[in-house]
Amino acid sequence: SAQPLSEAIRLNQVGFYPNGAKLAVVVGEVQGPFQVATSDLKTVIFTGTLGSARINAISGKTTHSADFSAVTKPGTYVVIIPGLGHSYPFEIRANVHQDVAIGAIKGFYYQRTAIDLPAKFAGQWARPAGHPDTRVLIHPSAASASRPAGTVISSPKGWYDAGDYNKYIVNSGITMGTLLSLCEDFPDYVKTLNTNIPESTNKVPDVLDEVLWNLRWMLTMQDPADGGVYHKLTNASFDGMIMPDKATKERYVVAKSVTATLDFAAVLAQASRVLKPYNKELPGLADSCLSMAVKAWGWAKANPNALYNQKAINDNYDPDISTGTYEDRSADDEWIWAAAELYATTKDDAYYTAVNFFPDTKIPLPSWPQVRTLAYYTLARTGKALTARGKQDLPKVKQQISTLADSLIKGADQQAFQTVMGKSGKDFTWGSSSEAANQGIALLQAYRFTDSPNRGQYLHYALTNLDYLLGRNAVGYSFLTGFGDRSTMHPHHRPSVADGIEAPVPGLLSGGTNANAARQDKCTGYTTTVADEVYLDADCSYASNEIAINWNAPFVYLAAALEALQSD
Ligand code: 9MR
Repeated sequence: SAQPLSEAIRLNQVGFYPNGAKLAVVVGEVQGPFQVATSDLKTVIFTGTLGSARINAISGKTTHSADFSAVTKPGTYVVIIPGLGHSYPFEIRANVHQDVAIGAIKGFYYQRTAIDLPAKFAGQWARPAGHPDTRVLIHPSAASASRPAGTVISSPKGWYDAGDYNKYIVNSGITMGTLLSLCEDFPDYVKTLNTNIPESTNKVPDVLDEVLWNLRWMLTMQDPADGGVYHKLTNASFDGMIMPDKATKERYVVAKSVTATLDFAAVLAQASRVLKPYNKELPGLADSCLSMAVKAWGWAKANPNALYNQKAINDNYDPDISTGTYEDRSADDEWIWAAAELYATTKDDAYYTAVNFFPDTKIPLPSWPQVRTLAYYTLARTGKALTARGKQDLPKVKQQISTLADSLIKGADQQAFQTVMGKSGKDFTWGSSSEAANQGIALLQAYRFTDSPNRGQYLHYALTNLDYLLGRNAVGYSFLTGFGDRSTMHPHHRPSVADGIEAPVPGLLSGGTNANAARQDKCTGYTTTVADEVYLDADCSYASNEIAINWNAPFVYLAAALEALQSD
């Protein structure tokens, strides 16, 4: 019988592992049978019964699930609810998320500054280089004796932060930490990921080559005279929606900050570990990273109160700076992260005892202003290689990670989409997609590094959040551009808007649903205030539909780690 496409059927639009859980969720009052059929709708290969009603705690809407985990045969299928319609097609196969993992790593290549993206690597999104950043001015807020205001420095390479064209150290911090952690946790698996970039033929894994593009920029953001790190490299104000090579306004490095300097220290200390095996390909780089990290730590010690404050900068200096602030009220967590990375790399107890690693019994989910838990991941992954001092606390570290994981899985089965994401409306803030991805990562860390009896659940629920990101959610979108039949088409992303190509630049994760987006970006077109439904696929919606490196990175980790664990 003819079945229309039904947007009410929500599922991972990319697919499922043959032996993994497979769930579609239908929004609305439906009961009775459902089917899995070939994508031409002709052959029904499985019939099941819809699950009992769940009530969405946020919207009050009713959902029913269609569990077809029993289908293991590879193929391309749809879910059919007789009388309602069919879902978007999806695949069942081994390594079904490998292409999204590779695609999301490739997303970083498209964010590269200072290099042409030729068709050979960029396809229809080929474009000339933007922002060479070889002539960058020291903003008066960043002036020092050896570099007075107006001094020209060179600070090339790096990725554009997001839909805008600036480069921010704080946000590079968590982004690089997350990607380096993938390289550290799955060193063999990352070697198998070919992203077709200029460096693909060298002996370094492509994801690490990509990380190096941004690392080389970060290295230039440290003032060699004192070790302090500039908070950002930016225009005075945001560009219009133009291509990168047309955006040629003056560039500045602005104020050294303690958060930027500690994030820099953490990233470089971790990079030093990850790069060690590649000393032949990258002679001396691991060592210079470590010495620069140590120097940054020294500056932070001498300047613990140097929090970035854009208003104060604008009150005191010209020109005014109005781009992203990445301001933070406390550097306590950056201290802990930097200490953990320096300690894990050097095995010097002085770093371990320099901070109080356990200020609280509950550990927070990582986000750009809250990096404390990255420290625990590193202590846990370093494990037996820690010194006696760190090893003493290891059970406590693991306990805290599993407690976080337990709190994430608690009640997820009752959630309307049976995902960890979205148990509460509070999950839907600016960049909520990264919240979903970071929840998944927390579960994977707990799966890998603890002995909790819930480990199997952790793995199961990590995958539910990948399902969330690829379509099993209250808005029915796959938030990764280029992946899924109904995915983000109009991200707030200058090249995607200005390039004249219909399809957005692929492999970029939309920030996604944000309860407060309408108030924050004042874009017209929002149709609801229900927290898990406020998403607008329009380029004016920078509060619900921008892309950003710190959102892409945890997506990469989640998708790649789940792939790696499948083949384990
Ligand atoms: O990701 C940031 C989010 O947590 C903040 O609420 C928001 C407003 O300050 O800014 C986000 O970061 C933006 C940055 O300031 C500039 N580049 C684009 C980033 C993503 O929207």
